[in-house]
Amino acid sequence: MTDRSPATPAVPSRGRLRPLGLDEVQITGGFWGRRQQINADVSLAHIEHWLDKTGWAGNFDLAAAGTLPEGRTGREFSDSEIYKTLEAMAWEIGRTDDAGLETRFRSLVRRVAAAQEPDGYVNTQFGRPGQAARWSDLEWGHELYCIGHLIQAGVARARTRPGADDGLLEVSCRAADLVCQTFGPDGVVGLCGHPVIEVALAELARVTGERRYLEQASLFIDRRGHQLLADVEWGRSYYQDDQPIRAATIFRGHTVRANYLAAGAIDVAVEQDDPELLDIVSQQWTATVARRTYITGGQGSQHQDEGLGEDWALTPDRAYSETCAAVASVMVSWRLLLAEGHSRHADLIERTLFNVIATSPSWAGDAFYYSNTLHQRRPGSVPPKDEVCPRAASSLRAPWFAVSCCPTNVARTLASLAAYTATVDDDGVQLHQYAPASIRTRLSDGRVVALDTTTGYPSNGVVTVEVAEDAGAPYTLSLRVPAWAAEATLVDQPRDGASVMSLVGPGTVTVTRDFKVGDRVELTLPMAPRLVEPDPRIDAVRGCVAVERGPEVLCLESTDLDLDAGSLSDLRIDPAVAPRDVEGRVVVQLLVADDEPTDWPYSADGPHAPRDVLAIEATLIPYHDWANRGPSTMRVWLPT
Ligand code: FUB
Ligand code: ZN
Repeated sequence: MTDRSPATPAVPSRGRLRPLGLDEVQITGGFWGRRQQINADVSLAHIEHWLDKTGWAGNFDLAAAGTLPEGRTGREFSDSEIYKTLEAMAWEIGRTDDAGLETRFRSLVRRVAAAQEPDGYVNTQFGRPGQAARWSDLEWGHELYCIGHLIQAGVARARTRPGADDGLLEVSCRAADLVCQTFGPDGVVGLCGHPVIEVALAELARVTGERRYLEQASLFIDRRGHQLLADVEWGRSYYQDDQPIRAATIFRGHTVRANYLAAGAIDVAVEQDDPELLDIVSQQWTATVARRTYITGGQGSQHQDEGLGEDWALTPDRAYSETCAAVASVMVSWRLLLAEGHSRHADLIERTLFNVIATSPSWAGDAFYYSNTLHQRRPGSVPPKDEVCPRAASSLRAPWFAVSCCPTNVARTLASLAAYTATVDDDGVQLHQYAPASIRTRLSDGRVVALDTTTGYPSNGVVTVEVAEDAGAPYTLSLRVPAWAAEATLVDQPRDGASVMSLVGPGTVTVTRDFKVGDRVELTLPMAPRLVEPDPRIDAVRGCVAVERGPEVLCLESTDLDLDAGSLSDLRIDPAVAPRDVEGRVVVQLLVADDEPTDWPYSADGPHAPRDVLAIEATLIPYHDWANRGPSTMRVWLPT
């Protein structure tokens, strides 16, 4: 084991900021605390139920019994859902020490371990008589992808329960050893059609101190882009095998693949002290955020290949915006934040968390969005509670999908979420995401950091940080001021002294002091709703505005309108009337048009001009809340 391996998803050995473990930072309530609780109480059990019901977990039992391929169910990557569930459970056990969950975790690990072959190979779809040979379909087989998720689960367990005797880390290492042996410098010159093995191996190297895993990750990254994978319908850019990562200028192809690859490349760049590679990926991130990202932080505008699409092609009613892509994007932004320390990375994490990851699960935690449209034109139908949804683009949240990558990805993210909220460096502590929280840690020289954060964020913008223990010497407390927070205020309130208030702008604000018990720092972010205009190059929403409040993107849902569902197309917002906050509800003025269908919706005589017949007030809701009250239509972008 390395010296310092906090219980947290990414532990770079160098970088601008250092992550904290789940034993050092906890979310204690509020918006995210509630979601963590639902994840623990409902979603995890729901996922386990479906893994058994679909037979995807049972595939491992069949493998152990030696009866495969008969009876195998699920797609070629279904093993990965068991691994992501194990990862989610490992973080959750680290977070709450839940004995019942520990028992369930161990039982699932046993089923996986029993299916592992003596040489370390583990996969229920390949390699047996009657199945395709191992590694015979690198383009689509997902074998390395599945092992990547297995490794991530092993890493989570090793970090949250170092030395535990359940065996998951050992299973992961045996599989990783086989990967290194098979695909190493003297092995098969191949790579996986779906990246994730790279980021997993890099993290396994960190947790075990075994450099060969990092070298294998680096080899996989360097191999990609040289057309080692076959050409496919959407071109090799689909799996980023069209050009080497160092030659690319923007994320492209399949969105989840692109982001997982970038996360792995950052890890490799950091561990191999390769600032050039780090800078290249960082610039790709900047370009992708600037031209290929929805207002929600979601990415991926193409349904056909789950791909990022072209610059500015961000059509709201065809938004794919896969939940997994948001999870992967958070992984990338987090790694860049740790490496470079820029608040813009935390800004995107916040936007993505509140507006994609929080959107996916239902309020109850037992149904999920896979793709996250920004405009629902027809009210959806309620998916049956006990059936697998065949489509990613379900109109209402579905309990499970034929390809069910997203629920497990949400579960592992929510269980480990506290880790993404704060970091330390040699000068002090940095708060990146705001939630009621507790931080107990020491800086490298022993100074005590003990802070309790209270906040109603995002319902209100007041974040109060109170010192719970004397520091012993001065340190710097940094707080992120989000890019949208034009006029924030900071009040420094020493327990025994006069308060000092200052106006602060977006970026980072700092207070440096010898913090004593009872000292407080209070950041107040402006939470008035604001109209947001798109870049005119995003053709699909030119002439529209969206409304945001704090970190939340809002939407208009037909449920809140006294109109027939389906008539959102007849509404315009009056941008001259600013959105108002009415006792916590955001109210806008809408104009209803008498818009009879025309025979032909195009005209050489100028645009068709519907007549406004009515002005109404309507309540907007946070986008993440939509479709929780039955079938509805919805839009984020409102025509002006
Ligand atoms: O291919 C495995 C996963 O399934 C991808 O990451 C998702 O986009 C979905 O296609
Ligand atoms: Zn997914």
